[in-house]
Amino acid sequence: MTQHMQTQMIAQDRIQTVLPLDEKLEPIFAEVVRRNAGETEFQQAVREVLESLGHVIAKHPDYADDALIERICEPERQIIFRVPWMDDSGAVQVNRGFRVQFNSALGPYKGGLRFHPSVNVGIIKFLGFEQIFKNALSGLPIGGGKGGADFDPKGKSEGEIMRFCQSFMTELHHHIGEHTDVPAGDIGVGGREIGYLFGQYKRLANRFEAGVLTGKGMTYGGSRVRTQATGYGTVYFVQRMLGTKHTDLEGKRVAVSGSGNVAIYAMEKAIALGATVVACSDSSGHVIDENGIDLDLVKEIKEVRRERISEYARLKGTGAHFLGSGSIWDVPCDVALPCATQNELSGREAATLIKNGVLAVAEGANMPCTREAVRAFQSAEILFAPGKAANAGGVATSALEMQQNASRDRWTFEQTNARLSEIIAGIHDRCRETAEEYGAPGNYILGANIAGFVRVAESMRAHGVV
Ligand code: NDP
Ligand code: 2IT
Repeated sequence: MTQHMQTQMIAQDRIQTVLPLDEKLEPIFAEVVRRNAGETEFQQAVREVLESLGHVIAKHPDYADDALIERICEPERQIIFRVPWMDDSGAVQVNRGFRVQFNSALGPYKGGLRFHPSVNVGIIKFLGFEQIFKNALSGLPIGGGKGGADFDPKGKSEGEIMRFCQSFMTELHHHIGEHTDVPAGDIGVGGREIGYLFGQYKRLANRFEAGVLTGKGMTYGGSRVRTQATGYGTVYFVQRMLGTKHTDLEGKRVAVSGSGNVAIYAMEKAIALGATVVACSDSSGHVIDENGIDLDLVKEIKEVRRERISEYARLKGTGAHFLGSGSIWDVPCDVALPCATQNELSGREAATLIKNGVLAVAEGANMPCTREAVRAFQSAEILFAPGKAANAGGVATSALEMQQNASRDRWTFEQTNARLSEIIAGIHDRCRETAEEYGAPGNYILGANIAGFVRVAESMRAHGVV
């Protein structure tokens, strides 16, 4: 097929980005839309999963019994709370905090906390919903949840961050616990914030309950590899996908959006496996470095100085440049790793990547590709890994942190990394086998959704109507 034909086909496909639903699932989706009006990201995430479930219902109609699917789409509990805190000038600020405890069929609710001004209940629900299937797919005993606040950490002092985290935990501590709900980091919540959150939990609960949070520092119950896990895991997934086409990352050009936790460690592992990372970004724009991104410099700018990515081009000088407009996905690459945020890669951008010969796309972020983009990649038969499979290494290593906390043990880096790599290989193979079983070989979206769903559904059925 010529590139022109391919582009035309994609243009047509953009009109049909919504696949038909099974007749039993159509009213379920209509009810989700009615009941969660305006929560577009949540509706988008549910729609994508329901489109896959038609295949399961056709084969096993009993999965539609007892409102099982309706129950999966309804969070078990949603907590919304006020977070008052005092800024450095003495003025009182008020934010809104969330914790959505979505599904506990497989274990305690598990999922990160996001601090970003865009956070609202629909975003937390989409993330919590995705987390159910991601966690199930990992094969580990964790349910699905998510939380956060519409707090903007940008430009805040160390003291303001600490006071915000303390106020947030003052309410959240009522609802979490190592056997109940175990939060971790996400956008805007890294090691520093987890430290403050843990300190306040310990103080309020008056016990050292290490397993109540993951992503902790190494001096107080953290796990080796948790910091690297999401990015490394995404790249392990890519390596295994490329393996099915008898190739690997050696010598490949890679573009990675974002320059936060996931992006940095995806770049690190891609470089270690012989790839050249040619571009990365933040919300202000992207940098291109044809000689290969200097990761030590990115870490210095982002993890130490907490500055904008444009600093990279300024400090690096020749060979690197910063673009405050345009798209990182215009940069030609073999492998694209969206690792910033939801719906950051559009159908038009997918068409550009395809035109430029992209081989594989893996979602390091949660739902970074729009529906148009996903359909474009699928129509062009590009290897495509959905977030709930490709970025599951983070939460999987969180579960390993919980295991170490429960047994008061500490594993080596090598041991933990080997477990991560094994878990990702298992997820990859489970997605592939499931897709094949349901007559859609190579469709990782279908494989991930179905394999995740079946595990949760089996447990929910065993528990009765609860
Ligand atoms: P970080 O806060 O460490 O980094 C986020 C990065 O994405 C920053 O470079 C940020 O730029 C950019 N970004 C965030 N929001 C936007 C936006 N609206 N537009 C453009 N760029 C944006 O977060 P993480 O790396 O932890 O998370 C990144 C993604 O990975 C999220 O989708 C998260 O849900 C997902 N994820 C994270 C896991 C983890 O373990 N941390 C596990 C699995 C998935 P800027 O600084 O300019 O805002
Ligand atoms: O989206 C995710 O999987 C995360 N932010 C990590 C959650 C966790 O509990 O480690």
